[in-house]
Amino acid sequence: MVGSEVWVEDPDDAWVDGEVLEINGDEIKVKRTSNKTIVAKTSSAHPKDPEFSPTGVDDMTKLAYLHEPGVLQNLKCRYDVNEIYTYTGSILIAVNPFQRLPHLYNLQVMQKYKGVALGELSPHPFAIADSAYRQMINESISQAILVSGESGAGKTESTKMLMRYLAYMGGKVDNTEERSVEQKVLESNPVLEAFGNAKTVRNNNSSRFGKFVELQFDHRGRISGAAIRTYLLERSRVCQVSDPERNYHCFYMLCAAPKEDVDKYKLGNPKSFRYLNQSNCIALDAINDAEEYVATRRAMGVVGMNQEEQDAIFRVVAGILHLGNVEFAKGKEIDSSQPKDDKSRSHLKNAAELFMCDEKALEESLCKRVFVTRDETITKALDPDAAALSRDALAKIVYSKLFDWLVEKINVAIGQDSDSKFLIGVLDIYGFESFKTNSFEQFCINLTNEKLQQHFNQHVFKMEQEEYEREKIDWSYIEFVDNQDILDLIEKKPGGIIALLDEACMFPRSTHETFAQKLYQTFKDNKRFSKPKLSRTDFTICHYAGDVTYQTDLFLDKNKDYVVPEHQALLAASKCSFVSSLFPPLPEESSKSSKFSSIGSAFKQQLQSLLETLNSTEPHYVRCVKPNNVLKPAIFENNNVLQQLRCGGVMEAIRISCAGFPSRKQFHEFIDRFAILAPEVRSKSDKIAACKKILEKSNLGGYQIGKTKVFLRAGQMAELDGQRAEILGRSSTKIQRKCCTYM
Ligand code: AD9
Ligand code: MG
Repeated sequence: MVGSEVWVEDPDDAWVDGEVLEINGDEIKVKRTSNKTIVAKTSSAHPKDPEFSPTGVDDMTKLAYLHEPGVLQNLKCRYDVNEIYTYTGSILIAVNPFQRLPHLYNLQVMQKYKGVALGELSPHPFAIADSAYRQMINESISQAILVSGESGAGKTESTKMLMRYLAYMGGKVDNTEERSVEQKVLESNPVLEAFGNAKTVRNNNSSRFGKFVELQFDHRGRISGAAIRTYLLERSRVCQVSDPERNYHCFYMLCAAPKEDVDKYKLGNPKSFRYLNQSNCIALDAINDAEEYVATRRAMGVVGMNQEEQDAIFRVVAGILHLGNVEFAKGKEIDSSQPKDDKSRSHLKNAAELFMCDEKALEESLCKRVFVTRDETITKALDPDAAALSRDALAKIVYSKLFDWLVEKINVAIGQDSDSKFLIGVLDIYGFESFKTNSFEQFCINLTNEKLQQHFNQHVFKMEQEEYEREKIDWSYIEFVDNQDILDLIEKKPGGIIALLDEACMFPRSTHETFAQKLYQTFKDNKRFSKPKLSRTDFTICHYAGDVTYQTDLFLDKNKDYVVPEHQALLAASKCSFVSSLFPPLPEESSKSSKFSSIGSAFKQQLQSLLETLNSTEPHYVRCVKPNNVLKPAIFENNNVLQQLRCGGVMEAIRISCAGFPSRKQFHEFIDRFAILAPEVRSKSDKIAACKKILEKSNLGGYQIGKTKVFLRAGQMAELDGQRAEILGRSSTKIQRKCCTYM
């Protein structure tokens, strides 16, 4: 081994390469290219591929030496030359370029990918979309493309490419005035982004909701309808923005609107609004809010929102900004409150005008609370702090109803095709999150990721292994982390964390302290759960992607989906039909009982139904990777990328696709295709013997014969195809003969 090139672990760069100088037992001395020598553990060293091409390979399964440093080196050297896409078998890895690469996505490129088998051309989201489309047509199975990755990794951008390609493939050619389904689907993006995206520290255009777009196709493969489902919009952002983040884009756009609109909505400098000026960040580089306003209104028109509706929507957005500027001071009576000064009064008046509701009623709904007991109705004044909370609750509920309305409206405008047989779903949903403080939102987001990870596991690993077992072929298991135990911990009913949280929410005397105690007691022996030493109310879950500690403080509040009845009554009585339609009368029962509805359980249900849909489809995966945290081009941080590859299951997927038998064929299919390599088998009635003969004659080893299928190692199918093509007299330049060796 002395003199050979190796990779060794490095705390800063994850893996570094060099030449072996000495081997001393379990330690080796390695000379780096910089002439520095380092000492490392022999057991952690990996051989370096001496023939590694400086431009890498477009599919990880083609790597001669498949190990972590090899995978990283491959991604990095491709990234250096702007090759941002790489396959791992059929999974697409997309590394965010943080710069526009328009030549990658134009119409000519789409045309090029049309109908071409996956792997023939450079890796690309178009190729994934094309493969999904063709599988749907050829095999009559619905498809799903799951795009995942951490915040800022490029999920939404990738999703847009996928949708554009599918719209291109399934679009109708018609010259009518009416906008086509696919145009409406594409134009729904700018609308949803205006109201559901915001600048965060991780991404200047971060989606604060999850999205599943379901494209429906008719029997001719034309898009005939679509449905957009959204998940869990982050409500707290409407009233709380931490520096240097921003509130939802629409607020800033509206403040930058043409003067007549700004005057109509009584707006002005965004810095003058409390909901915006908590952060110093108002303007964004490279974004012109005034232009965005015009573009958003245009897109709203395309997705079927008329001028009147658009006006009402922005009136509500402006009303929320004014509402946020209403401050409260002590009122005349003890523990009561009233608008603090003339300024607050004037904002209150503006808000009431914009919501088209009664000013006095608005004030009362903020400063008072009505309690209904069995015998009487008691009106209780709220102190200034409680009134401020009531104001924020109103702002949040109005905004979240507005967002739901937009989604619903878009769905109606696009139209569903109830006769559609097949669909292609595209999922763009928040990646795993672990921050300094993690609350209920992170808990839900991470639950989503656990569910999707399980789906991925099941698909890639379990299906694979089950197939091998069914076929009774010799197969040593590849270890993978099954996360069913984490899902049980969170979701199990009764007894899981969500169930305990719901119980706590229903019990009036519960606090986050009692809730945390209950968790500690219930899960004290659970391997996936722990109580951090120095905390009385936090808890840690050992997620598949790492440990996350959650702060329970706001769990109870945030789990309660509750509209204050006074707010409900106020807005239901609005003279603006749009506003009143956001607050339809509640069914008798739920308005009088204090029965709460649980956001956690509702979300769990939504996820369940998403997974049912996904389970009935053939999945495709796009794993987005964020190469650095400064959001700049040409910086590739090894450790950072590696962590994401591990979290996304990419490393395991690579292992399995190479270590297992990635290619398989039914005996008769195999014989039909390859009998030409051993013509004498045509007369054999014993199919297994025929297959064996063909394989023998082609000099392959390591394959397996199952009960109904032949299982080939990576690269062997290409080898056989090559031999077949030679006999058929055709050249087969594209065939890769190299088998991968798995370490
Ligand atoms: V979040 O979870 O919604 O916060 P995403 O969706 O994963 O996140 P997004 O797609 O919004 O990330 O990408 C972040 C930014 O990276 C974009 O605004 C672009 O500036 C940049 N990006 C991502 N992908 C590409 C690309 N293929 N080409 C050019 C890109 N820029
Ligand atoms: Mg996004």
